[in-house]
Amino acid sequence: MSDVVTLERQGAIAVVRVNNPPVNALGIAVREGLQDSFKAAEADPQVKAIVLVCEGSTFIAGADIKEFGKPPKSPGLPEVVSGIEAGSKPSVAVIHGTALGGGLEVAVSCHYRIALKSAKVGLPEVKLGLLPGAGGTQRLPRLVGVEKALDMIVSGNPISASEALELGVIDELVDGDLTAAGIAFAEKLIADGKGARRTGERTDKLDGIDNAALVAAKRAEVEKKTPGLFSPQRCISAVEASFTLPLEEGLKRERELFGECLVSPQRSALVHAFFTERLASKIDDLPKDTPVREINSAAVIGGGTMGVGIALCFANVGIPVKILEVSDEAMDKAMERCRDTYMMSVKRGSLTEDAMNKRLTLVEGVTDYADLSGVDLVVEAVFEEMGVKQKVFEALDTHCKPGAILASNTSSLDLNQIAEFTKRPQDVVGLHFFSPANVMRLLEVVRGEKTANDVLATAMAIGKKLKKVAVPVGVCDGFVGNRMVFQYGRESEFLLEEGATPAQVDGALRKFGMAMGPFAMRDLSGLDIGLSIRTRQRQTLPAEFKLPTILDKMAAAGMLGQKTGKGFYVYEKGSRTPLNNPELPAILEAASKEQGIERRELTDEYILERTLFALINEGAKILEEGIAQRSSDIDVIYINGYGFPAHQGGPMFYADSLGLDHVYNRICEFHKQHGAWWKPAPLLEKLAKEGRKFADL
Ligand code: T1G
Repeated sequence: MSDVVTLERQGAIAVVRVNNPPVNALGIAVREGLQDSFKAAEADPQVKAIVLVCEGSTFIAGADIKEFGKPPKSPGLPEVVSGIEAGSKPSVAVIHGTALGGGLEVAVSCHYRIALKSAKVGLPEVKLGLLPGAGGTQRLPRLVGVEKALDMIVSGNPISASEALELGVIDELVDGDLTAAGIAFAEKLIADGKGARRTGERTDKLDGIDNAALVAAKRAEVEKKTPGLFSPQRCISAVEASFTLPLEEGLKRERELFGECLVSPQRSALVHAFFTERLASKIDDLPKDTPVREINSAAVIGGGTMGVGIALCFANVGIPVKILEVSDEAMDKAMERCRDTYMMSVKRGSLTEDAMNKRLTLVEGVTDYADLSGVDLVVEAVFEEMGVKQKVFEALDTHCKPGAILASNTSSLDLNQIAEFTKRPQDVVGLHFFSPANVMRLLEVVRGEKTANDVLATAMAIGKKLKKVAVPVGVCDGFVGNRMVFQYGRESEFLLEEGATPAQVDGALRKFGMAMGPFAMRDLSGLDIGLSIRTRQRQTLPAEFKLPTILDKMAAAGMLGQKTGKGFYVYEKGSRTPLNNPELPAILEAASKEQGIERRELTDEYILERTLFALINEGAKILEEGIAQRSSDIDVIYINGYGFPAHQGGPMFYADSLGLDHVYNRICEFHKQHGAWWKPAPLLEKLAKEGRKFADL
């Protein structure tokens, strides 16, 4: 037996126990241990039934993702799984935590399944650019039918144990000791004379249904929703084999399709996104034993959209939070905004009214700083003006208890200057949330020059507690994400002066996989925001750093985006659907003329280079200045905060995949054609000339 899988016999029951922290992933040792244990149990005449149980926080959570891309080692999971299913003695999987991917495939190859009520089961492989490769696409349809199997496999989302019970994925909900529950269930099987029940042999859930129509509908849905993704269509083809081919041939077809996904560039990008999201929380120069301060209560200064969104992040995880506003009227408005925000989730069915009311009891409106004297953490979310920040932090310094963490949600102002408004700069940190704060997962944790190690560690820990993707960043204008998006937005507007239309630029970037094009994004957030940053920059930037004039012209024409019903697109009343703005061509023509530019046809590829390479060049500077620890941290920020497609890996991963010499050469050409903004980052030049990647740093 391997040391990660043990076999013991309790009476007539063989107990196979997996113990492979942290998530019992199906690395080679686990696969060997499972195969040997089930074979030994099968051969032992005293064994009448087999129980599979896992130690630690979860049942098997899937194949070992670290093995992908490496030469496969036998036994492969399909072989292990088929061996388990072929067993003549009834086998019971006892599920707790999350039985995901290969974990659920192992459980489904067992003849019966029981689970804790708190458990979840799912096949998330599609989120890694893969498909269930150990029988999931053949056995799950036999358990739940093609329609539900398609939903689970193409979405990759897990279901609760209760839903799994309803669907027939599990046979019983249990509680208490997992092994005891498994043995009790197995003994009852023996007493009832119930033997092996092989999922692969079932067809009752497939018969008499127009499964082909279900597949066709799913294909059309996926083509519309995620045209650029490689694996969802192959997931569908694999499920199609579950009712068009016998099991063995279906399993073979599944392996072929799995192989196509395994070698796709999207799989390596998505696996990169998975691991680097977890890597981002590790701060290289923070001692591992840095203590974390207890955060049992919070406060937010400012009850605007951001402040309310931030406050709800705390209430959502059970942390009592105060919202401080300047007057009773403003405080009442903020409390109303909290309720309204929750009501939207209740209306959507993603939150029960009871849960909403419970969370609202955790939110308290106050108007006096003295009421904050007991809180452990304060997040300032007031107007982006240094004078206002100064007043807030001086008041916090006066009223908050020693050891309270004072955070600013500022998106661009100098955190070090803010810290100096207090006598405790070591307790000041930036927590940069992204709007809507209670929805967006990204949290930039801004480390000031004087931020204490335990304050930084606490900020990262509270980020995880709030279910955010917390990424540490240094202090500069715009930190990482906004500093990069500024370059991307500026270049996209220059393209309009050179001949493109908003729809063409947005279309090219949507096709690349961006969640939203830059102009639809500008219309959503409001053109005035970008304009105020431009105005500030015009006062500080050297003359050679030219800025586009489109925003100024549109603002002058009263076109500020969705809020005025007209921006880069027009919007019918009550609709957010962008329609072409007939007044825009004249504005673009005038801007081109004013700049002496002959408008020309631009290709999608050129549009991608001018916008995405601007991100990459700035990312290289950010890396060089130490504002981000790693190139992958920049990828994590851009995927989770700016809609960069995870299946492209992030801007820096994407640059590495293109080859830095190619990116560098194109940026040198843009530097010649378009001047100062395009000066290549020295780090990019160095790596390109050395034939290296950002990932090599
Ligand atoms: N392989 C290797 N390492 C994994 C892993 C996996 N499957 N899942 C998690 N880890 C590591 C993770 O990198 C982190 O490491 C630590 O475990 C804790 O993870 C054949 C081909 C299970 C819900 O996609 O969704 O099966 O940073 O921080 O928040 O058909 O991990 O500590 O060094 O996320 O409690 C399918 C992926 C694989 C599940 C737990 N399975 N994992 O969340 O902890 S493909 C998945 C998760 C497959 C088969 C196919 C989550 C979790 P470190 P964590 P968590």
